[in-house]
Amino acid sequence: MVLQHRQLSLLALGLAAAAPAAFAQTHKPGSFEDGGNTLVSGMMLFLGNAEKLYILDKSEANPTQIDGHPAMGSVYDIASRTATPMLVQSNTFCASGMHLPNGSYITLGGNGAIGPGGNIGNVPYPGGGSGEYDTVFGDYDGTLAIRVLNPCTDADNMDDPSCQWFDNSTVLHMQKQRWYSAAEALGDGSVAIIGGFVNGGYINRNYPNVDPASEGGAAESTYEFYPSKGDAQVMQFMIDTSGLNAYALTYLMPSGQMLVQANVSTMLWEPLTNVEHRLPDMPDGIVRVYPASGANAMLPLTPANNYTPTVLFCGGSDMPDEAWGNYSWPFINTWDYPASSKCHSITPEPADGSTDIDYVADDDIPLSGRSMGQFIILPDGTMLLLNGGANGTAGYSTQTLQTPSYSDMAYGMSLCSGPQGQPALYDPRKPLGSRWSTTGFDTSSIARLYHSSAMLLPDGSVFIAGSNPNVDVNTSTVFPTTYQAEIFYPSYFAATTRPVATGIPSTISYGGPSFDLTISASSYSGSANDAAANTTVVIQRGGFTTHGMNMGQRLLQLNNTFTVNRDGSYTLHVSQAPPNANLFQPGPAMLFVVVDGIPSNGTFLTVGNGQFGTQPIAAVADLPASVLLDGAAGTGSNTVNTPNSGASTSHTVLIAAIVAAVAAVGIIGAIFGIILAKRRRAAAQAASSSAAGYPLVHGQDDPSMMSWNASNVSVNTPPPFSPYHDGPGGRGAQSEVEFDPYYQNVPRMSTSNAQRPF
Ligand SMILES: *[C@@H]1O[C@H](CO)[C@@H](O)[C@H](O)[C@H]1NC(C)=O
Ligand SMILES: *[C@@H]1O[C@H](CO)[C@@H](O)[C@H](O)[C@H]1NC(C)=O
Ligand SMILES: *[C@@H]1O[C@H](CO)[C@@H](O)[C@H](O)[C@H]1NC(C)=O
Ligand SMILES: *[C@@H]1O[C@H](CO)[C@@H](O)[C@H](O)[C@H]1NC(C)=O
Ligand SMILES: *[C@@H]1O[C@H](CO)[C@@H](O)[C@H](O)[C@H]1NC(C)=O
Ligand SMILES: *[C@@H]1O[C@H](CO)[C@@H](O)[C@H](O)[C@H]1NC(C)=O
Ligand SMILES: *[C@@H]1O[C@H](CO)[C@@H](O)[C@H](O)[C@H]1NC(C)=O
Ligand SMILES: *[C@@H]1O[C@H](CO)[C@@H](O)[C@H](O)[C@H]1NC(C)=O
Ligand SMILES: *[C@@H]1O[C@H](CO)[C@@H](O)[C@H](O)[C@H]1NC(C)=O
Ligand SMILES: [Cu+2]
Repeated sequence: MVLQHRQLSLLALGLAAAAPAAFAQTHKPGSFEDGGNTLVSGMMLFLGNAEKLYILDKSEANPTQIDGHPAMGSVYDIASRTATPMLVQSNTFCASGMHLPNGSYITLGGNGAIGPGGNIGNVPYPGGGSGEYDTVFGDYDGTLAIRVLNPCTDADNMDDPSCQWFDNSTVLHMQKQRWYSAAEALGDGSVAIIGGFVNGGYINRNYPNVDPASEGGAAESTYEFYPSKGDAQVMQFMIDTSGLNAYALTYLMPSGQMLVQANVSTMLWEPLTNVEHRLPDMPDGIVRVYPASGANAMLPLTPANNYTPTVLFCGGSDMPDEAWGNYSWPFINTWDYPASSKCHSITPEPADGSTDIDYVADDDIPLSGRSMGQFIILPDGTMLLLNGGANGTAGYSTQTLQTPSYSDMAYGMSLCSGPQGQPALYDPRKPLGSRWSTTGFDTSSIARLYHSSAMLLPDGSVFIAGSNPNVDVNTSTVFPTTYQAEIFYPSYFAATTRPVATGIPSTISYGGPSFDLTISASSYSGSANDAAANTTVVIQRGGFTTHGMNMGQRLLQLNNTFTVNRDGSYTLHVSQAPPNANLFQPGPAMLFVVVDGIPSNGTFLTVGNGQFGTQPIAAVADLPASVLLDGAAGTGSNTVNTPNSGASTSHTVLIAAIVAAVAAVGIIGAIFGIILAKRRRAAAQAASSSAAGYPLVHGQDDPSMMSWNASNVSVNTPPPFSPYHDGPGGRGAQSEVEFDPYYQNVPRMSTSNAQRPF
């Protein structure tokens, strides 16, 4: 079975793999290419290194098998566009995830063991209520799971246990059961794990909501850390936002406080002392958190903004309170309710120390509202909005209060409609009123709704996968389980020359001496002085993506000056990261050099010392003054590929203008730069009819297809007995700092025999 799939993928990908090669950019800007078969639906994924993406699904009837059960995970090789199944033991269904300082990733929590049709695993806990294991799907309870993956490459033995998921809740686990928890790294590399469902549901409340703290055991209103910093503590904010607080939106701020957003509430939270500082509500009653799932991301941190974080929220839903329903389902037909098209930003810790903090309205998303959109920060500092739909919300169900019969559901189990296949680009540097553009972008015909994902790849393209608003695999419904990946090529793929930098270090520190990078003359065309003055060096992390979020995604521009050399190359004198690990938490990142808006390939490196704990901080060394050299020029080609779209783009017009006066060693004077202005033809795009290409299929009533949650959740019973809480195999709160499950060389489950381990 597995072999067949691999063969098929290889055949299908022959075309893509044959695509030529180094330096030449042969991908059409604005286009989507076939990304191959992910084998499991790409609900969650992260980029492990320059070669591999790690993909996770929920436990469901995926045709790809591993060890006699449907696969839940795969590893995707970027160069060959092929995936290989990976063994994951516990149900990863809607987990959270984060990088660690040493470049490994963890995923946190999930659902209990689930069998076919979304039913509770057929090996229930003694008390019932949820599944410990399922013999058909071969999945263990994932609600407490801390799963660790050390990214590997083909140079390693990918089959070695140290390259595989470590996933054994007897050995390593959270204190509390968490499904849809939030995760965000602190400056010491530890991960705050916040809230979640115990058992799950459309939203996190009963209706009416008389028990916001625990919902009879269905809601988890505490936080804890990995590695542990002590017992889980109640977060009052989780109680106050009860109902709409799963997958809370979390962003660490420079002070070490964390911006936390859920329902319409916002706060700054002190993670080490659990002090909460409330900020103003989200305007217009718009919910951004799951299942409204508005796109959200931190804008690039740059020297120009003095590394002041601003977080942008776009889309989501302003459904009235009752419409959100309860654990079981929404009380309205969400697919008829337009998603929000509004955007708001907030700057929680303004550089001027102002305490007058509030949301600011930003430009609306073009064309339509969107839920489940997600931002991918590109190395050039723009932000691509991808995926999602025009109406409705995340989640799936066989019914709503208004449509009690599955066969009457307009889009099968999907609670969203109107897939938005055309990306939109947001440029935070542009003036208000002109920040969005869709010019030159194709429209994908693949619906990317609930449980879709996207990730920046090292070459600056964007990997897109998943979509499965269904309880189990369903390839015949209107919005089916999707294994087909796509790769989107941003506008800078119009450039025939991509910059190349040498001298990239393997680690970046917080403060300390600058380092030098050299940009070859073949990296650009025209005046070296101009190119050097228009070059940025950025470190960025794509994060762990799921549910319209990229947890941990950040871009930080390193400060730099430059020296132009006679041969047309130039040397960049680059500062380390600013001396504050809260700005860019320790861990893996890619470094890109961007010349005139064209990024190099990304190179992986480690930010910080690679370990948990307070990071070494040094004073920022002065950068040498920039040195210009008139007459030096690049040798790269300046032609561009024909834009893909019929609608035009990329007519670059050079307008001479004075840019800057730069002091140089021995040379003091004003230099002339160029401003490259892009003239665009009026956007002639017909707003694509969002329903086009997605025929309505009315399902048949199938009594075995129970509603989500109604079947596998018992919200009114206490959380199931768990052997992990106090068992001798459980880890003490203080000992996990030193705990390395790989080092412990824990025996793994037999690969041929799925047995109950507990
Ligand atoms: C950048 O990455 C792409 C895709 O892996 C590769 O084809 C190309 O040769 C790389 N460019 C350079 C300059 O290394
Ligand atoms: C969201 O918060 C508002 C204000 O506290 C509250 O009235 C509402 O019921 C909450 N919505 C849900 C779905 O819990
Ligand atoms: C960036 O470097 C320049 C030149 O040394 C310096 O003047 C400036 O203050 C630095 N900016 C930041 C944000 O550190
Ligand atoms: C949610 O509300 C519906 C309609 O009132 C009800 O049938 C259902 O039992 C409720 N779900 C839960 C988990 O209480
Ligand atoms: C979205 O909802 C609006 C208002 O109910 C409706 O007019 C529109 O057709 C819907 N769009 C889709 C794609 O279902
Ligand atoms: C730098 O490059 C970008 C992208 O091509 C361009 O938009 C911008 O105008 C350039 N800036 C200068 C000062 O030349
Ligand atoms: C797939 O979805 C269709 C339409 O919603 C439904 O009729 C059918 O029973 C589903 N099939 C499976 C295997 O769940
Ligand atoms: C990174 O740290 C984690 C947690 O300590 C550990 O489990 C993992 O094995 C480490 N990764 C590597 C590659 O050493
Ligand atoms: C988990 O670890 C325990 C204790 O080492 C072991 O008995 C059990 O077999 C392991 N389970 C799996 C699924 O590997
Ligand atoms: Cu989910």
